[in-house]
Amino acid sequence: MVKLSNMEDEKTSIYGEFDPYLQKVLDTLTGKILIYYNRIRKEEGIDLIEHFSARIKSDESMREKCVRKGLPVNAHSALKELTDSVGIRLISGFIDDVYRNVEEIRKIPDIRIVKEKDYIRHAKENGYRSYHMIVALKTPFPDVDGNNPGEYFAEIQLRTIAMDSWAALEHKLKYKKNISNTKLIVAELKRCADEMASTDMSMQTIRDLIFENEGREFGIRSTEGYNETASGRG
Ligand code: 0O2
Repeated sequence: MVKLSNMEDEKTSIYGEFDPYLQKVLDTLTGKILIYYNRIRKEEGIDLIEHFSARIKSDESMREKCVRKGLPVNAHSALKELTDSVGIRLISGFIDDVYRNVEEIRKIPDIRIVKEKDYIRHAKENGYRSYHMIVALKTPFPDVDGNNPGEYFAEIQLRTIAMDSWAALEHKLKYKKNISNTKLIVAELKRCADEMASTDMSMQTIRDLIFENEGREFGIRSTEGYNETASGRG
């Protein structure tokens, strides 16, 4: 009997009956981000986001994270103790655009800012740079605390293209086993992170100079338009 219930437990999503709402939360949030993105693009002629990706943390990853954080593996841990069941990553061309996105997100109606971490001004020791926001979205759905309407958390990561490619490479190191030369790789990654940060700052300065020449704070950039990455579970 116990065995059967364990098996059933494994088959059921950790998000339980709240699973279907997560995609709606993700869509609502990306929709709200797109509203200010399109407005600023139209009014100011700048693309604050080069591309973005969005995902619902997979059942397996969320279970693994609960265990890693010493939490019971259940919907409450997944949706209320942990705050990244819904994740959005916004990638910008320039550091100033990252911070402008942060400002705009703070102004979105129906969103409460729960926590912010500035790993750009305060880079992690390994060289990781990114801006993290935990937000809570008011929804028309019930939540696991019994609120109806309920509130759902989401994690928004904001960074430049350079920071993003670095994070993707460094992430691979974490999940690869039996790597030789780890010490050298870690040191090289740190060197690259610092060089990329310096290049990001130079790029920002060059853009400011170009706009200054045009006699405006922000200029109209030629753009390939919004490049939306598929949203899914991962
Ligand atoms: P996964 O599997 O990618 O989702 P906290 O409890 O807030 O103190 P937490 O939850 O680690 O600590 O929050 P933090 O530091 O804001 O990190 C959130 C996410 O940012 C991580 O989620 C990673 O996705 C990413 N991240 C943080 N640090 C690094 C880093 O050094 N390198 C890379 N590549 N990514 C990083 P998870 O759940 O740890 O991992």
